Amino acid sequence: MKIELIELHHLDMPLVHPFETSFGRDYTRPCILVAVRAEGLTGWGECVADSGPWYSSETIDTAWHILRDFLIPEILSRTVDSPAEVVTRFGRVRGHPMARAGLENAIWDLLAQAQGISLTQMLGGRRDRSPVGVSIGIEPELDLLLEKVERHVAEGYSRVKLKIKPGWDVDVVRAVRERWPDLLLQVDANSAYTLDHTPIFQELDQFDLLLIEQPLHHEDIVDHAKLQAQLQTPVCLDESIHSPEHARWALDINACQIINIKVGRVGGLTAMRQIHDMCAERGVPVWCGGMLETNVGRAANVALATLPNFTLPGDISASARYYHEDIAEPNFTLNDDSTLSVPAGPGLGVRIIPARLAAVRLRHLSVPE
Ligand code: OSB
Ligand code: MG
Repeated sequence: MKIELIELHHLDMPLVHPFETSFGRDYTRPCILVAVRAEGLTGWGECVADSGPWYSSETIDTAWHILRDFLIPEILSRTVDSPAEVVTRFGRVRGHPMARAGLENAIWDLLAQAQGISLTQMLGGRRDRSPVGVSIGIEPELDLLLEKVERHVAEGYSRVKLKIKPGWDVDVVRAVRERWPDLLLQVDANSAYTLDHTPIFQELDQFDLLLIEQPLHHEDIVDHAKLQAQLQTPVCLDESIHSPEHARWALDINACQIINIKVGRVGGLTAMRQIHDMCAERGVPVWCGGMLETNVGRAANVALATLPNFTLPGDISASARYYHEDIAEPNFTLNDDSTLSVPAGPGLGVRIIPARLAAVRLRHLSVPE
């Protein structure tokens, strides 16, 4: 397919509930939606960079720059018939996985639509629904957190992830575990600790957690290996894994027993699948992380999480948990078995509502103009 037009839409979406992690509290969520046009079809991808370099060193502005000045020129006006060609063309660009993923994923949607198949089929997924859980941010008080857990359990989520940071960890996990003894429970520290905190993680061992996500430095694998050797609970890496190579290095030194795959963080659906396959060969479970996506990114996550080694529930909650009005339809709703269904229809299976997109858009680029 000859790529005729590429557009970038910088959006800022008001969140239903503010979301607090160890690096701050967010009231809105920005993203860049990438649209790729060819032969009367439009493929969409979501770039999950944030406004500042908190979770990742990428930001909306760095991603905009890399997309506009380096990635778009690699494929505009060219013929692209497979995602592999895009990966090859992007090979010269080091880093910037979220920028690369936004555009590569739009190409996957475009090519799947052209073939009349769903993204799930194109990826090789066989399920029609993906198991999901809910990620709960840090709350000002324990009672407010317990109310949130209560609400989400009542909504039907069978797995809950709690954000932790020093001072908001053992007591919080104990309180949740005492009230919900059978709940699938895990924690995410977003790199808020060091090896000096090892006793805290050893205390967490008693609460039968599914995993402890990214306790230590955001680039580290060495200290994580030292920590994992002293814990029963599996360590799961998020921030430290930026590519299939990082995943292999981490597994080779036993830095973790589980990997959180975020398609943006690892640089696109092709890299996502490579990590998935390598982990499957080594008997290491993976699960799909979330970045508070719109329905565009959510549809990609639901599709990729149908691959067979996504055996743990993903951070892919129902649309209504994030946004009052999403820029794409249909919304994702929770099934009785704590899953989200893959939408019917070719590609991602969601359609953009142009008026809603325009209402939350801060900036727009079209190449050619
Ligand atoms: O570490 O998993 C994380 C959101 C923004 C940045 C980092 C993370 C998260 C989440 C949100 O946990 C999960 C979701 O999208 O529901
Ligand atoms: Mg995380």
